[in-house]
Amino acid sequence: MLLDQILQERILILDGAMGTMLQRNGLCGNSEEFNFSAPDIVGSIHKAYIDAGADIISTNSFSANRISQEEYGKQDLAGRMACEAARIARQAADSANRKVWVAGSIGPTGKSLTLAQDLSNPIYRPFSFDQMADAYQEQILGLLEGGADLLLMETCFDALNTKAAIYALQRLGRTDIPLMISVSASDRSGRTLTGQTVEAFYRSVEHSGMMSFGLNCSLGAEDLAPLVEDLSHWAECAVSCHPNAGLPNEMGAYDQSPETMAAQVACMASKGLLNITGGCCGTTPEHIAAIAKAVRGLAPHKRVKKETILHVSGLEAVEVDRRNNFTNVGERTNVAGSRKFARLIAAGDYDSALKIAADQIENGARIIDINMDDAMLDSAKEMTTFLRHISSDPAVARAALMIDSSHFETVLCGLKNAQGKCIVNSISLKEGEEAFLRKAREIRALGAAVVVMAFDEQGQATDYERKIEISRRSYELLRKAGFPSSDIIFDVNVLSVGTGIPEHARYGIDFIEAVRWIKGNLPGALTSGGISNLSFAFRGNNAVREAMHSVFLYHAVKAGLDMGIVNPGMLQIYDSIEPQLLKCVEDVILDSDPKASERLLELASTMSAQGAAASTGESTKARQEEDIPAEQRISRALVAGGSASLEADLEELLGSGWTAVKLIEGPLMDGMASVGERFGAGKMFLPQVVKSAKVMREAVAFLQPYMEQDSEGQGVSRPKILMATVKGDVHDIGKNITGIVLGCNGFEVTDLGVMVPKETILEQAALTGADIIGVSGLITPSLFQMEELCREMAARGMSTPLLIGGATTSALHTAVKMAPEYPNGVVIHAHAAADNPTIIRRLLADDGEAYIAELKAQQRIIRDNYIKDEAGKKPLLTISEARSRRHVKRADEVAIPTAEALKPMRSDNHSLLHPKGGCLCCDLLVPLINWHFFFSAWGLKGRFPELLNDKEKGAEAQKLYHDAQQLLEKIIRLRLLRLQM
Ligand code: THG
Repeated sequence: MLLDQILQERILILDGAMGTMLQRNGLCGNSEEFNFSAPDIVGSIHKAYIDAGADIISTNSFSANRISQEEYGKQDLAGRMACEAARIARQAADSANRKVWVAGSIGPTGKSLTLAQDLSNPIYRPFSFDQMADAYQEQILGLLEGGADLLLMETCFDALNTKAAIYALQRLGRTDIPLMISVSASDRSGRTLTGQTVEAFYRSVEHSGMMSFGLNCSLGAEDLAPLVEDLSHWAECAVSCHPNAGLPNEMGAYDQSPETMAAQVACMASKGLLNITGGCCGTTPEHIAAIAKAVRGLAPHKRVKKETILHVSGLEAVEVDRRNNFTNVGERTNVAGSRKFARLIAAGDYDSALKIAADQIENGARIIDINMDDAMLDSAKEMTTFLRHISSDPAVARAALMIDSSHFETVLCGLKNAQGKCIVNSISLKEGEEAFLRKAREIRALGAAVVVMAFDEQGQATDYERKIEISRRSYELLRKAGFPSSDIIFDVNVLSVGTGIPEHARYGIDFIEAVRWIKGNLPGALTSGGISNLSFAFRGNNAVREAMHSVFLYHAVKAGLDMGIVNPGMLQIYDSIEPQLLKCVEDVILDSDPKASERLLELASTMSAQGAAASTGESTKARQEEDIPAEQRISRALVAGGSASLEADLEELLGSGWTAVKLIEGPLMDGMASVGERFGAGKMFLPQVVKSAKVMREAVAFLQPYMEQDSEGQGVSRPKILMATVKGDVHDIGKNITGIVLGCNGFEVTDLGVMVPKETILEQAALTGADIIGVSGLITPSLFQMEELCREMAARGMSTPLLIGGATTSALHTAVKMAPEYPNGVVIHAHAAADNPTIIRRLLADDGEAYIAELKAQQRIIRDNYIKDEAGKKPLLTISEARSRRHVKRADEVAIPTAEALKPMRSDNHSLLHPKGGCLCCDLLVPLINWHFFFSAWGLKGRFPELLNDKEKGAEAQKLYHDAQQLLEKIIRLRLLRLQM
């Protein structure tokens, strides 16, 4: 309460990095273990942050959960680590002379519930939602026991993980604890690692009732600012931002100064964007002090007024608002509603099943209804499986999901496998109030909205009176249980009309009128319906069915229908329906003529059974595609994440003289390269890259038999790649993606996992006969591990190419610190997962040596430039200061030889020094001088060869070079003269 009030009065200061400070104190490794072994240091860091002005300090418990600690074998200590962390922070906060809050820091764990680690097994997850919730529960209990005032779920990269943490908190009944949620946007596209936009993520976790929402890590304040500005417009809670100290430099260190960072944060604050700010990676008490000073007195962000609009999400946020007109929910991903979909699921053909979902979205569905209820299927298992497939298909994962099942267990499986905010379809009063409320609470704890069907203990409501009565009762019960009105969607049963049975005549109009009543009497609630039910009597006659759906929707939407389950590809435009048919259909739906059903039946029998489904749009597109050459179609398929004609295109090219290998090296690699490029530029995001990799895998699999033919039946052996995350580092998401990409490109990948010591890597490399070794790491100490690995490889006399990847690695660090340690091999930095196949293929090609030479030359230039830059950075002394530091000869030092003593030094017939004191031999000496040494010492080396070859700057460089030489010559002459004196 107090906190909430203060947040409206001033900007609260959160502390800075714990890890950076532990390292400063010489503590590296499993940070949370220091709660046991070095509690005083942890406490002193808290104190330093309090002294710097922090109002909220965060506990040293980011990874104090069973899942992260398993990597260190300390999983059984996780709960105690969390408790100790909170206890230490509590003590520090309590000894402050002002109010300081303790925020229990909860990291995302190193594992993702959403992303598949292995695309050949896309449904495998190392941990289930429930296991993750249990791990979080243990951490939360520890933090609360140790005395945390609030909880800070930070660096969130996967909303499903965060939902598990929220679920754990809600299960404990501790919704009274203020919660801060802070997201880490993984790249310039402003999306999470799992592909969600920041708003989509917000919608996924909104049900937590968080005190604040914001961003941390991944970027510096300057780059986070536009994202914070965006969210400050719609987030209906306090806004937080605790950035890194800038972007890591190429050596993996954060070097933004406290002043620079504070100025950038103050810039955000002065725009009224912030309620809470502090620091993340690389920040220190100096940064926090500077930030506290810079934002002092600036007005906090004014909270956005709450709106009662239904927001759901997939990878993107979907607003179900009448201002956006009617919202289509795709009906075809339903085993009971589509024979084709049912057949595909039964056959396990998930790619084609996903295609059905993607088509629904392409045709305008922003939500898709997923139903796996079939007597022959294990619906809970199928729901889990299909949703996990959706996670790796961005074309489908974009949309929000409606989890449709009459088995509540299946509904839960759906909610525990979707990162977006879902809608549950459905619950009702069929089994009484208790069951109804129990399910509603569980749904709420999992963060979904809910469809409530007009059923009660007596059965289905078919007439207007019962429809509104059951809706009213359901609404009141849900509101009393704390369910937000905008998360309640009433479905008052669309039933079939035109059946010829008189009791069915009012089904259409009663639905429409009940919708009107709900919109007028149950504030905030939404309405929906299964539109295709309406026309079951006209099965087989799609033209009539489509007309009926369009007319029904036209009237229902006017009455206030917000959304409907439809086949979006099968809706006609109301105005374009043939007038006679329109009149007939309208009479049936509005029950305006008792003879209407009969007339419609008659009319239907005269009409073609063929539906008027507009498929023309698709065929034009297909025709356009045919106009470009097959090579380009193949490259495009990789970027687009698929193409119907991929195999045909490959076949076409194979028939026109291309070999399988040429196809891979040409069009396919071109496609992958442009995927990598787009990813780097923030134009594509992760799930799309993964999907491209999948297409690559299909193409390579298709080409495999041809490759074997190419090499005349000898069977091409696949290049072997050995991968590992280095010792001390548990991060493997990026590496897993690289593994997927490589696997899809036809390489044989062995992944040793995380925290792998260099000895193990090299033993396994020998054992598997690896052609390439790839190592990855995310944290700065991993860079040192990689350097060690280079030394070890050199010591073992190896020459296997070594690939380097991971967030802190860089081309610069690789060239400067690693390559020189491994002179007989080559060390290559791969910028993104998608770069690896290209690099490896070039390394292993026939002219691989030339490529290596080229890489080494590039690295030499990078090194030289680096030396130059470093030299440029060193502040130079003033001339008088430099002179004052001149070496003063002590009495016991060897005397500088006099000219007389040097006399015997002769070279042929030239006297080195003129007996009378002049310099005779400079002309002789100067050409013998190795100038590069001097240029290097002056930081000029490396730039010259490059410049001398430059057409434009060449002449200028020549002149510079000449001037520098003259200068040197003068200095040498002076030196020689001094020598004589
Ligand atoms: N309310 C809510 N949920 C629902 C319904 C509802 N879920 C299921 C259903 N009703 C809505 N979905 C469909 C899906 C398909 C069809 C009708 C409703 C349909 N299918 C074709 C048929 O049966 O003729 C199948 C054609 C094919 O096999 O291709 O009409 O009311 N909350």
